[in-house]
Amino acid sequence: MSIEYTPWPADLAKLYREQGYWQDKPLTSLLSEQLTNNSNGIALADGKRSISYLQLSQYSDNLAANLALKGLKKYDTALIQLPNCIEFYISYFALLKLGVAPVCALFNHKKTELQSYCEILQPKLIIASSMHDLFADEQFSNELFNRFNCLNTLIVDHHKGNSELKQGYLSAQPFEAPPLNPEDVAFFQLSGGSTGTPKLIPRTHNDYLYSVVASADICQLTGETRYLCALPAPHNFPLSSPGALGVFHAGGSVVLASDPSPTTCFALIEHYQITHTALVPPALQLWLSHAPHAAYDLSSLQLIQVGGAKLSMTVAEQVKPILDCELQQVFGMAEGLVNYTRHDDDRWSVINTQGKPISPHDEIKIVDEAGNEVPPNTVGRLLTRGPYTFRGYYKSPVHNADAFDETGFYSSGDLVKQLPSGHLIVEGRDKDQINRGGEKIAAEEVENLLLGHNDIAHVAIVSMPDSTLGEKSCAFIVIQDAATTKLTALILRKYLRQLGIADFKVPDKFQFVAALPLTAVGKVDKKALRATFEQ
Ligand code: OOB
Repeated sequence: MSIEYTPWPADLAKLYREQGYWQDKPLTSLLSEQLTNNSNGIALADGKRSISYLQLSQYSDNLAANLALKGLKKYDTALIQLPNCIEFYISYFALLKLGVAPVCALFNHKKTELQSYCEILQPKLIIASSMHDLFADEQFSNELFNRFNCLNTLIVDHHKGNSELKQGYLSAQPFEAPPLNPEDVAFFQLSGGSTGTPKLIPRTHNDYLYSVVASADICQLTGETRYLCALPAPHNFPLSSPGALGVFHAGGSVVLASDPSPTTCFALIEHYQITHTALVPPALQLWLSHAPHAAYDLSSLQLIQVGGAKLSMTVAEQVKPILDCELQQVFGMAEGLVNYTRHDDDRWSVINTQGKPISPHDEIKIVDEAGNEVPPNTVGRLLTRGPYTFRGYYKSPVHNADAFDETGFYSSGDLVKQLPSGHLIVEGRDKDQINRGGEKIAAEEVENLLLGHNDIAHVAIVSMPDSTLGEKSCAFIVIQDAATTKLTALILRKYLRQLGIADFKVPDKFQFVAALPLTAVGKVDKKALRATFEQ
């Protein structure tokens, strides 16, 4: 049985095909197409190793064949959690070629996140790294293996350099590729989320391939492009906007950085003559402050894309003078819609807007509180649908009823205005989420974990302004029996760490209060809590 997802209505599917957006090719075709003329071109490098397109293709074939021998088959699912390394892309392509749909967790995800992805997907395979605390020994992988009746777990040992995964991709094995249906789910993207439990986004071959190819075109990638992947590889931005997949489509090279710091990246830029990269605003700020006295030659840089969180105008203005390269603002979401400022946009639009949609058939509606469309230049809630914007979270009918309107428009929770030119400006947010320098925190997810603590009666997590990250998170806590119980930030941090959540989700500040303010209808008044941070 194929993997379920909410399909696009037939009339729109027909339109997207007629327009040539959906090419009815599998996502893996962007790799196989390089074998004709570019098989010796360098596809990937990570500072120590590099592999050609032919190797990437053969390694992923070998791994797919070896996994098939273990019993993995089309329409199974898998969990991948790897740092930025060559094996990430080998595993990703191997699974796609087999018709197995992976979810690619971020490397900073911990027990809570990984378990909930497994619960939703029931994966038959886990691919992880011994560099991660949870997989340093076999206990956690065995736990997952038994609980989810997995067929295989492959743990990469980056230190020994010899692992079952490596054997799996190095040992040649004839691979009989199953036919893939481009309408099927290729893999699952992670939602930034605003609800108590993480949500998965099914992305089909057709819709994702379109977003990659069109993005590579907009960003003018070529076979000469050398792209530095400095953000976590699975994130939609460095994967497909145009990201590593866009670079593969264009036949360029992807260089992997372990983190986006100037210390790590500047040496790689000089060594590999990097031309393109993608950053979140806090990383860009670090680059800008280090570049003037850096000992490295950064002159190969042509384009820095910045997105994931709002870029301030003053920072945007410094890119050209300090780094002597072009800036592109990117406002996207793992759910689909991605906006770019364009190469030929005037300087004002590049500095002040978050760009315009990829596709002429990205439909944008900006609505007021009553759901009526607002005139241009007016702030409202962003709704969108289009050839690469999903139609429903995986197995989440209740949440989907809220997240989509009756005509299939997805409500992103962003407050934006659209200029007559089509460019969007992000003005704020109407979702229960904190955007911590591009890393998204669903307030309810962390609130629920804290409510599990016996001494906590009520909790509300809100954003507070931060000069470096844009936003940090603050948890307002009402203690169950404040007269007799002592709770501290230290105790609660330790509590959350023991439960195992990504570090960035642990509140930056805990504030103990007697009661939470309520709105007229009796809901927690988060606006009032946020207002306490305004001077
Ligand atoms: C990207 O994807 P996600 O799924 O991690 O987060 C999406 C959300 C958006 O709904 C918006 O709230 C925020 O992140 N966001 C921005 C932004 N880019 C994303 N807010 C203000 N300005 C921007 N430029 O973050 C993502 C996916 C693909 C490409 C780029 C970013």
